[in-house]
Amino acid sequence: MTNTDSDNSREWASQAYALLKKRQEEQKQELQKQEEQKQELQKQEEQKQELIEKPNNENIPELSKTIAEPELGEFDDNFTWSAMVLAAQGKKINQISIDEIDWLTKLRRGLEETRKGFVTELLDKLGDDPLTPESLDDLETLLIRADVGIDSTDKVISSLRTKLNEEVVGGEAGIKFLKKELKLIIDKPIKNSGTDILVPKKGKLNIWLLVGVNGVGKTTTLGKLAYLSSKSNYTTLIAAADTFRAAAVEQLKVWGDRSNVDVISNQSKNADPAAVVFDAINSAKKRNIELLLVDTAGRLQTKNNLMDELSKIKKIIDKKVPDAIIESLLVLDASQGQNGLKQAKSFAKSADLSGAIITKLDGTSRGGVSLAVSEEVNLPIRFIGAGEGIKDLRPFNSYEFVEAMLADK
Ligand SMILES: Nc1nc2c(ncn2[C@@H]2O[C@H](COP(=O)(O)OP(=O)(O)OP(=O)(O)O)[C@@H](O)[C@H]2O)c(=O)[nH]1
Ligand SMILES: [Mg+2]
Repeated sequence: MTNTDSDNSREWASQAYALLKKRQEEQKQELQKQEEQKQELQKQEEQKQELIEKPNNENIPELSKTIAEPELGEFDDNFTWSAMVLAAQGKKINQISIDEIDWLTKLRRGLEETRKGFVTELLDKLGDDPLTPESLDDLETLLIRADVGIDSTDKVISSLRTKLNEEVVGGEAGIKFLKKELKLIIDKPIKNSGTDILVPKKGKLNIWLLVGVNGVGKTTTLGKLAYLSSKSNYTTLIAAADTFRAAAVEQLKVWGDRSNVDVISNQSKNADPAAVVFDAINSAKKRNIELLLVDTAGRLQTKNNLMDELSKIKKIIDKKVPDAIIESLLVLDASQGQNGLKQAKSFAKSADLSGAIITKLDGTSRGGVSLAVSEEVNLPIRFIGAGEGIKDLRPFNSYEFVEAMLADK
């Protein structure tokens, strides 16, 4: 980026910041006004009730359960970078929301560890000089260390080598080319699937199964998906088909409560997960549910009986609602790096998967594993999680991901 470019970016970002600040002030004032009106109403109601008999608060509407909007943070590098990423994707200055800035900031921070041992070193090594065959060797080592995987690394390095044979490539152009190549790798399975962003089909029953080994974040991810779905006005229901872990149903109910989504469960000991899904489908049909989210127990891909259980769940779905749109999403914990990749490979063999969700991208140095999943398991990444909060999950956007992974500050 030249100085003028970066001056322009800062100026653009500063205008976006001022706009958001103004909007936030207006919203705050509006909320305050509503609160005052409500209190006034409450007072009048109490006075009325006192005249008749003792006060009765039953008719006063309860404060609705809303998830707090994030506060606009400082006007700093994070803001400028996030605003630029949005602008590069065609967002207009007045279309930017605090939520989006907040998420991109989280994503960039989340990938900081991956970036640290990678871009910083890379930039140090490259400096402003043109790329040399030796710097490609360094890059190769760095990519492998960031868990990008051998196949993806080979692909990127050989494209760079071809380019180097044809022309002189400066450090900055090298990074740009690298970003493009990495994006191509991630985008390939997404393009092949024919669906850029996974959303439930309106007016149909969509069933999304969340599968994966123990503790990778299935239940948490399901909770965040329930929030995204109900916020986007899809009728949503949760099936608690993890009947293995005693506390699983309670954990799901907490998430369901946060976004007002019901949970279908069977509390009896040794309940059959397929039977819970059976009940949930009945309920979904009655209520015209558009998205049924199914939580499943953590299982090792090597345990045949547990893998059979997944097939049984799928059979029930096929039998009861053959025209439902089914997604089997493998949840992967990014911090497990190559281990996660191994899991993905075995799962893909025994469970019929249609996509992956990468979690715990915050605070791991192994974010590169997302590339390996795309290249070596050929699964489209559908969502990524970077935190334990309800809003810490977003549809996967390869441009944002690669920009965050290779951000230069
Ligand atoms: N930092 C971070 N923690 C996460 C994220 N997603 C989930 N977790 C945490 O990971 C732990 C396990 O999450 P669960 O959702 O219970 O995982 P699970 O796959 O359902 O686990 P089992 O049902 O036992 O197999 C919890 O402490 C979550 O808060 C994430 O994106 N970032
Ligand atoms: Mg769970």
